[in-house]
Amino acid sequence: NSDQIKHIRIGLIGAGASGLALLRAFEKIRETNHVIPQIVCYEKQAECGGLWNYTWRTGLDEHGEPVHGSMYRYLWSNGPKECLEFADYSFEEHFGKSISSYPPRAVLHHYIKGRIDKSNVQNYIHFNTVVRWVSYCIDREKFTVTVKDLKKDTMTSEEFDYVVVASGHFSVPHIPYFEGLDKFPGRVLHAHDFRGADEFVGKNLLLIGSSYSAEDIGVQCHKYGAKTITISYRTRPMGFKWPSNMKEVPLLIRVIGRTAHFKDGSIQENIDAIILCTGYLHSFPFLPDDLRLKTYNRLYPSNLYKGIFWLDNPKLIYLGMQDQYFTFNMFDSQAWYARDVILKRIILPTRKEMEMNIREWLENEEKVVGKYDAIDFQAEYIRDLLQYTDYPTLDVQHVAKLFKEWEDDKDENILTYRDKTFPSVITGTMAPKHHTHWIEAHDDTLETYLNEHRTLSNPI
Ligand code: FAD
Ligand code: NA7
Repeated sequence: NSDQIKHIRIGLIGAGASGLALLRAFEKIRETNHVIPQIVCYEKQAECGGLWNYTWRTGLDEHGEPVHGSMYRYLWSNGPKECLEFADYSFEEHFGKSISSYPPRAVLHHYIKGRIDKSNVQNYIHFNTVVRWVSYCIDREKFTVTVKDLKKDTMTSEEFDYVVVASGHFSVPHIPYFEGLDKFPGRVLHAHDFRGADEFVGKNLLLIGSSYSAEDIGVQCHKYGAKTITISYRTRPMGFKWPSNMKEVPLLIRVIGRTAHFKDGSIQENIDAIILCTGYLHSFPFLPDDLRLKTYNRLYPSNLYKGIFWLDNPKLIYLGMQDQYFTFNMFDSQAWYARDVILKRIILPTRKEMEMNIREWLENEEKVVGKYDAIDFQAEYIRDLLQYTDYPTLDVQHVAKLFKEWEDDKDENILTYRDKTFPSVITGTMAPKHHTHWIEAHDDTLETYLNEHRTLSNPI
């Protein structure tokens, strides 16, 4: 009942798309005069939006904290915006008009923030506040969260009934070693520290990895004028039809001077810089062993019931920890479900049943072969969550269909797929074509993007 609910305390870690989804979910019912729990959201950055909040900084921030941001200048959505559109807040509602399908980072950041700027949500967030440690007292059934206010330079602790971890998992770089990197005379960096292609104009680049970061940083550098881009894969090449100055080669074995040697005996000379696009670590330095999710980047991390609730203590909730085809609307579907569990509108089954359910999902994940299967798996996961909550209708199957078209478009032409347009799954409106082809659009500002006119300005 309302009296019990208003005494529940929730500690939320992170105000990126996942954390904001939870705040929005509770706000939705508060707006209809329902009592909601006390929520305290801790965000180490000065703004909300998580990764979408661009920073020029690398390494440590102004407070000496590890920089969260992995996004870079000139980053445009790598999937159609129609696949991530919030079911309760369309792009048309936000921008007052229909926009093209692949907007740049600033536009998506504006959209995420827009949904919450109109509500009370900002009041729950303590900015510039980093969570340092979380512990759980079994006897009292309470979490203690210890945080540092980075501006005041003070540490405090608070008690909560639930802790929600929405701290993201594309921020702490996974940095493997390759022989000779320590003697390489050029720059070696991880994708996490890549901030723009400008510095690589006219350079010969070696990228390691064969997933989104390698693909996007590769074509980005091509777009802004790198001389050659060699991409080295460990398991399998991406196989796109690359422009003539880009190619894929097997795994790097060693670097001698500026020459890279690959597994098939081939070499590439005169490398100027090496960018490790080797993924990220799920890193939760604020959690003890018995509460900490340990996983690689996969569609169904183990030990999480419904991909959300920590099996050993379901009052610990994780949002957005999966590998991601779906993003914003997946975080919403998780947040609405988590909200309803906290409010006891949904009752979790026994531990044994949760364990069996996780096992079933993991078995199905093992059967996933290829991208279409992976999209269908994640769609099924989201559909499963949505059936229990009042999240507005989202035609997940339709979104999955758009994702498959996106994959086909990329296979057809990796340099032009961002010029394609899709209908909104929420409003039905067909997106207009952007005024400038992506390959020619060098200015990625919100103002230029929203301007109706074609622009060919080149900031370099
Ligand atoms: P994040 O955005 O990482 O937010 C986590 C928040 O938690 C951050 O604000 C961080 O400061 C905060 N935090 C972390 N630790 C602490 C702590 N100890 N105390 C307090 N606060 C803390 N998705 C798409 O849909 N389309 C794209 O085009 C796309 N491009 C991407 C490009 C790159 C380079 C990367 C890395 C990811 C991209 N993504 C893209 C995926 C991205 O993960 C999601 O879109 C989304 O940002 C995930 O939201 P999140 O809230 O789960 O995590
Ligand atoms: P991903 O999607 O987790 O991919 C990591 C890539 O790194 C993948 O191709 C791995 O190869 C490769 N990798 C990992 N370790 C190594 C080593 N030791 N040697 C060579 N290659 C390695 O991370 P991304 O950064 O690409 O994408 C993350 C998010 O950022 C994504 O959601 C986007 O939206 C943007 P594998 O295939 O496992 O052999």
